[in-house]
Amino acid sequence: MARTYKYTVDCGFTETQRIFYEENGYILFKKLVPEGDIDICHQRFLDVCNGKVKVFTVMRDKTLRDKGETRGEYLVNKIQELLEDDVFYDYYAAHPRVVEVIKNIIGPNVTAIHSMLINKPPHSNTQHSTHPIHQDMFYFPFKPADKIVGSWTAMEKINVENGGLYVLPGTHKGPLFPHGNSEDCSNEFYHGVRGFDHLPKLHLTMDKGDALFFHPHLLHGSSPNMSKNFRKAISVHYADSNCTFINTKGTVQERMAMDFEKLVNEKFGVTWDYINFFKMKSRLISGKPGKIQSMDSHL
Ligand SMILES: O=C(O)CCC(=O)C(=O)O
Repeated sequence: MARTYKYTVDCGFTETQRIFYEENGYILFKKLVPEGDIDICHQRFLDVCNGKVKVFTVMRDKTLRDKGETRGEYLVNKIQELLEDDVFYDYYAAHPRVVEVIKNIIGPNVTAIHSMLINKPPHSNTQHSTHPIHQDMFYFPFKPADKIVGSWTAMEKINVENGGLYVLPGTHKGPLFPHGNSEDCSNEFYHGVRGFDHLPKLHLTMDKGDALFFHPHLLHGSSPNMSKNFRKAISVHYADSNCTFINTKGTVQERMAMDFEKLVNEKFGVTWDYINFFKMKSRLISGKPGKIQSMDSHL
């Protein structure tokens, strides 16, 4: 009997690659992004840290700031909303080698919907630089999940000691679980699930330019950076442009949407709708625009 595929489209993957993603919910490509392109993104990150370039969201590690740290690269632990920046767009989000893999998973009409560069400075506080086990779908108010994929590319050597990523293979086949703030992690912006610590974690060892692609239901997280070096990764999530926004009311994502709207209101004094925020920060990458671009039919 012919095999049916649920999580990939019939495209350029080999049969082995396709079956691997279907069964495990992730796939790793060694040396996908050339080192020179990673170096350009690294320099751009330094320019953001030093105030030469602006991006919408810049987060700092408050535990390091409380210790008196003031140097940009040693303090900034995450920048987000990178798609409007032409350097991050050209050298990563729309990188032809990255986009080719994305199209093999979700098809030809691709919109980038979320983007970030995560930096773990040397000797980061254990609790603050741990990313608890979570599913990225918790943050995304659109569907279907099978038409969304994350990319996560190592900007330097990454392993369990310096805060590398781990995955729980096969968990993409499960539902989206409720998330909350975790006692393993003091970062209020990180949410995690409970009850999965007994499952085997696969800690990934990656070199600069190695790229992981993963389903948004895949349980994953990252260890603290215990090393004396930086740990940086760049990540963009992509959706089929025909994904549709959902009404988060009554779903496990409702709390996330409400927390976001409250935070923006407290911080900037503005009323922002979570869905419109995604519309505003998304950018078409390839193929035809779709429902995800539409400003007036969002639910
Ligand atoms: O880069 C990391 O440490 C973890 C990133 C991650 O899991 C996420 O942001 O969803």
